[in-house]
Amino acid sequence: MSFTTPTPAPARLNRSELAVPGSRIELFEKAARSKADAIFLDLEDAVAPSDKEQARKNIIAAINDIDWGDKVLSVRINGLDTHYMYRDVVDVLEQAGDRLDLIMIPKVGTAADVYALDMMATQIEAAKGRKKRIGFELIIETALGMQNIHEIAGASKRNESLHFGVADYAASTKAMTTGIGGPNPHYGVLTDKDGDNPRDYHWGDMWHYAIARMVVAARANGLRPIDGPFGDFSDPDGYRAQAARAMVLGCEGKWAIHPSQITLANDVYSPSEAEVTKAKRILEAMTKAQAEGAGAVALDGRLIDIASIKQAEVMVRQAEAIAA
Ligand code: 1VU
Ligand code: GLV
Ligand code: MG
Repeated sequence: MSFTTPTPAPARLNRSELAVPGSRIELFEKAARSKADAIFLDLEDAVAPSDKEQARKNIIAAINDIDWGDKVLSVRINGLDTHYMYRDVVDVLEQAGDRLDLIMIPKVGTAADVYALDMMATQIEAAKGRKKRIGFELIIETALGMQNIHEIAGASKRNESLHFGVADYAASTKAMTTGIGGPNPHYGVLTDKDGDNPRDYHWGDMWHYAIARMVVAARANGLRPIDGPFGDFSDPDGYRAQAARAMVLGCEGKWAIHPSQITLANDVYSPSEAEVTKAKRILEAMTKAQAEGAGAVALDGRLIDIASIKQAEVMVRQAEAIAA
C-alpha cells in the first residue's frame, strides 16, 4: 500500500437512487415508501423554470414533514451557472431540518465549484447552528468535469459520491445520440474480417471510459461511484445489463428514474448468496493458508492469494451492509 490512504466517505447503502422531480408533490410519499436506498428531490433539470420557486418550497416542506424512513435523502440543486443555485442552497439549508443528508451538485466542472458550495454550506451551517454536516454528491456530466474529475473528487471533505450523468455528458461531448444511457447501435465492431467465421457486428459499451475513469477518481478519494440514469424505463433487460457493467467496474449503485428500476438496481448491486458463500470460502481458505505460512494457495482449481482477501471482503461487507 501507499503511505497515503484515502479516508472513506461515511458508509451508506446506495444501490438505487430514485430521482423525484420537486414539482411533482404527488410522487413524494410514493418515493418515501419505495425500496430505494437513496432519493434525490430534484430542483434542476426535471423542473421547468416556471416551477423552480414552488419546487423549492415543496421540497423543504417534504423534507420536514414526510417520514423518509432510513433512506438517504438528497436535494439536487441547480447548476452554478444559474441564478437559482444560491437560493436553492440558502433556502434548503436554512429551512430544511436535519433529516436532509446530502446536496447533489450537478454539472460540476472544477474543484473551485465544489469549494464555493463548501463555503456556502459551512457559513449557513454555522449561522443556523445545523448539527449535521451536509455531504455532497457530485454529478460528473460535462467534458470539463470529466477532465478535472480527480481534483473535483478531492476538493472537499463533504464529498461522498461521484455520479455519471450520461445525458448531459453526451450533450457536452457532442456525442451523436439522443438516448439516455445504454448502448448505441453505431458504437460497434465488425469481427473476423479475414477469418473463416461469418462476420458479426458487436455493439460496444460507449460509456466504458467515462465510468471507469469516474470509478478511479472516486475510489482514490474514498468516494462512492454511482452510475446515472437509464432513460428507457420500458427496457428492464437493458437497464440490468448497463447496471451490471458499471457494477463490475466498481460502481456501488445506479439511479432509478422510474420506480420500476429500483428493484433492478437493488438486485444487481446485491451480491448473490452463491457469490457471498464463495467470498467467505476464500476468506476461510486464506486464513488457513496464512496460519500455515502460505501466501498463495489453490481453491477449486484456481489461484487465490492475499489480494483475494481484499476482493472477498468487498463482497462480504456489501452483503453485511444490505443485511443490517
Ligand atoms: O401507480 P401510481 O399511479 O400510484 O404511480 C405511478 C407514478 O406516480 C409513480 N412514479 C413515481 N413515484 C416516485 N418517484 C418517481 N420518480 C415516479 N415516477 C413515477 O409510479 C407509478 C407508475 O408511473 P408511470 O409509469 O405512470 O410514470 P409517469 O408517466 O407518471 O412518469 C414517467 C416519468 C419518467 C416522467 C417519471 O417517472 C419521472 O418524472 N421520473 C423522474 C424524472 C427525473 O427526476 N429526471 C431527472 C433525473 S434524470 C436526468 O437528470 C437526466 C436525464
Ligand atoms: C443526469 O443529470 C444526466 O444528465 O444524465
Ligand atoms: Mg444532467
